[in-house]
Amino acid sequence: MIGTGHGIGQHGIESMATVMESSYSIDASENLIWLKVWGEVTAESLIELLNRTRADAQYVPGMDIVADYREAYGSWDYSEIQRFRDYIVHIAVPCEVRWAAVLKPGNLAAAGHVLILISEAVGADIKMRMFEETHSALRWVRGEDRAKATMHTFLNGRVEVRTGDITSLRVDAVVNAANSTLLGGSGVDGAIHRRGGKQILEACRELRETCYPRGLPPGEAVLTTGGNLPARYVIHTVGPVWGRDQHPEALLASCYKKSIMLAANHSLGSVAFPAISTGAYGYPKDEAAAVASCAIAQALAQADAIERVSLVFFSEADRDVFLAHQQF
Ligand code: AR6
Repeated sequence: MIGTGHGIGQHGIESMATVMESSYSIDASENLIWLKVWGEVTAESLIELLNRTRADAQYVPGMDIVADYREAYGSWDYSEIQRFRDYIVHIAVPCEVRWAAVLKPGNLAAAGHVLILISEAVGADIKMRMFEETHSALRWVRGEDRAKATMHTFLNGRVEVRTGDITSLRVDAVVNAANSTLLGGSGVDGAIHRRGGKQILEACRELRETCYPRGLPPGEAVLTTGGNLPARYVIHTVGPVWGRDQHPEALLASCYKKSIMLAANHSLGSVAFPAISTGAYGYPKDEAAAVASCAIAQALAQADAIERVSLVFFSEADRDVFLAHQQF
């Protein structure tokens, strides 16, 4: 049945096609894609349907989606979740996209787990939510609650503050809160190496063998490939350990400044930072906010090529602490 349309002819709906028994329609005026998923739903069939949608002339990256699974069933195992998550990360664009899944309770055995996991995996770029009927799904996708949300930007839009998983951002460089060994760890470091793959580790090993046999000192920054990340490069910097390193403020400021200078020297336009040192290294988040914002402002004053610095917080609570204590 591939390629046959249903021709529903509703106003504003501009194209229609089917994959197996499932179908899509694009409502360009609403920036919206409708998916109607029939039968057994697997990662492959869903990816195939989405690929067809993306190949449509009406498709624009960043469209929101309402997917109706009420006539579908399935039970996903872990490898399918991974495949679909990788696909989502691959197609993610750097703006908020909403995916509403309309489900009948029980028809997708893994729905409660799969979709929530996927949504957690992709962080803030794609927000997923589940509904039992299309009306509320549509309301949410249209962002009826979005008007209240303010975009937090500073320095004439050169700095944006957001929440999510830094490894899903499609930017020129993501900054890694690394340790001196450059060989991986937990937190941001673990997430970057996990998703970025072995190319990043190989590049780090080479840096250790050549430039930094004794490890990267705190406050310094180095650049490697982004491997399989959506980001092109990773900038590894080592923050101060709170209570151990002397002059933690100067070292933390140096992490931000040297990372920005390194990006500028490589003609990179967009850089995303996590909240360096505020996790395993224990730097108080409020104090880190003041230091980071001052350092970024100073560095950007001397780095015209950098168009956008994204500050990425794992939780809204962390973001709010930053917003309350930043000194841009
Ligand atoms: N995206 C955005 N922010 C994140 C993510 C993520 N995927 N994961 C964690 N955070 P940490 P540090 C936040 O511990 O304090 C490692 O083992 C997290 O909530 O990653 O500089 C290294 O190898 C926290 O606010 O970095 C080092 O040994 C912030 O990112 C050591 O930890 C930084 O937390 C570095 O510790």
